[in-house]
Amino acid sequence: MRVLCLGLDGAGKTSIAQSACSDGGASPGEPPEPTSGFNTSTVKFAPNWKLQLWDIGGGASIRQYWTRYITGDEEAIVWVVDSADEARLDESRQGARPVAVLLPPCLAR
Ligand SMILES: Nc1nc2c(ncn2[C@@H]2O[C@H](COP(=O)(O)OP(=O)(O)OP(=O)(O)O)[C@@H](O)[C@H]2O)c(=O)[nH]1
Ligand SMILES: [Mg+2]
Repeated sequence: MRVLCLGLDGAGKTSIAQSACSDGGASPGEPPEPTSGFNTSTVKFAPNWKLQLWDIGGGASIRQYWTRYITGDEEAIVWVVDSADEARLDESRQGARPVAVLLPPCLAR
């Protein structure tokens, strides 16, 4: 099961992935480096149930590539927002538009 994790740089995608990850990651307490491409990690919830989490970098120069990761075989797209960073809420909303237009109409509201 493939799940994409998208959002602005510094929103907390890698922090979430490292918290949920069951196959390694950075040492506890070590802040993650900005993601320049993408990272994948496997999250196991049950013996026969796992998801592959795609943590995709959100820097301004690489946002143009976000839509390339949407291939139609993902089960979910998680849009990560740092709700404490009110100054960037509109930037986050604008950033989500090119992603939202690729979703089925019932999801892209
Ligand atoms: N947004 C957010 N950041 C947190 C939180 N708690 C800690 N942080 C810190 O905020 C920073 C978030 O950075 P990342 O997880 O690398 O963010 P990212 O979305 O992966 O950023 P890019 O890789 O640049 O796209 C880290 O230094 C975290 O340690 C939280 O609750 N929300
Ligand atoms: Mg990251």
